[in-house]
Amino acid sequence: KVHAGERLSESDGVALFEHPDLLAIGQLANTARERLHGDVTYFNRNLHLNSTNVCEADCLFCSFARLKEGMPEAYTMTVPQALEWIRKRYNPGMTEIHIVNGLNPDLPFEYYPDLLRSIRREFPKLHIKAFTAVEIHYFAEKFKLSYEQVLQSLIDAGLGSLPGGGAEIFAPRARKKLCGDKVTADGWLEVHRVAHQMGLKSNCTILYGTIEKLEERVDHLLRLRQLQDETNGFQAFIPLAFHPENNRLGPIGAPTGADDLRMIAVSRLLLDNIPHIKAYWIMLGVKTAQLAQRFGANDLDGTVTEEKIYHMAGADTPNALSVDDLKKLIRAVGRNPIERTTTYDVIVDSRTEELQAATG
Ligand code: V47
Repeated sequence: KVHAGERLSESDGVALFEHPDLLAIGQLANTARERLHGDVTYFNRNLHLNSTNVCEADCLFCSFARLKEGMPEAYTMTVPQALEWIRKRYNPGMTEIHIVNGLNPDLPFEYYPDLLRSIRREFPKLHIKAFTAVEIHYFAEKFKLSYEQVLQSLIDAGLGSLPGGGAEIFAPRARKKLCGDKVTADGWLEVHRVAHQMGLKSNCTILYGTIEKLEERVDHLLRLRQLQDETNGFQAFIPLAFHPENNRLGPIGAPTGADDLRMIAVSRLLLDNIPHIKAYWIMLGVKTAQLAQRFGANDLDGTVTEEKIYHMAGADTPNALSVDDLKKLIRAVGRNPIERTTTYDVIVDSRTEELQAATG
């Protein structure tokens, strides 16, 4: 089916997860990947901001959130503090800021458009990729607004696209146990549907390696594929490996390297309509993210600059990688590193431009 360009079914998905020959699955995924992207691997220059970790939701897998202001390590930046935080880390090559926060019950809605407006004013070159569908749903419910109204206010303030977090696992059995007090699967998908209809692009994710069954991973991927058939608004899919430290699911441990590579490969094979599969190096670890470029992935995410969600959950990856590091990692697996914007426009590197000017 893969060679004939045919769509894979639910039972194909389960078979791919269960098949003992990981390298064969990887090779198939690599075929699909090279058909779409040749030998290109994308990266970007970005900065992650989490301006508050106070969060009403009580997800079992989370190490980042603190339920209430005043608890140890709970924090909330004011808008000027967030700007100062960015100023300290910003450099002019950066093209994206990625903002994800806790569901903070003490902040007024205006905080969010204010934050985006202030960032746009001071850093007009940064594309603002902000707020997961979980947050958009929370704002809509809390402030009695529709998804359209929330998104329109944020777009007016500078929102450029939505990140893919908060999807976790859609299947109700696992979702209820993992994060029963936040938006349902249908709600998550509806926020993205509305965003796509309003012209925003977005990403999507899965959190794997906790209590989900392989069938539930497949169900998750197929629900995303179905929405993508409808809207074509997803740009990238990012499988997120469970990190076990400092949260209540710790005893489960982390997924194995083989599971990480297989998750990437099966995602590439089932999600035939989502252009990019991102191996987020912060989460996979640099070495697995690099190998993933031969197992179906065609993106590594970015420089990131300072990461909290995974580092509070025990990630031992560095906090940032330089552009040179990223390029070296990509070249070492025989891929061609291409810098991109958030929306996958290619950024022509200044040395290439100089060369082109010199050679006419
Ligand atoms: O929604 C939280 C996950 C997500 C843990 O859109 C955990 O480009 C594993 O969505 N172990 C946030 N996962 C990160 C995210 C993301 C990252 C990079 C790029 C993009 C993008 C999106 O992290 C959360 C949740 O699913 N998460 N805690 C944990 N202990």
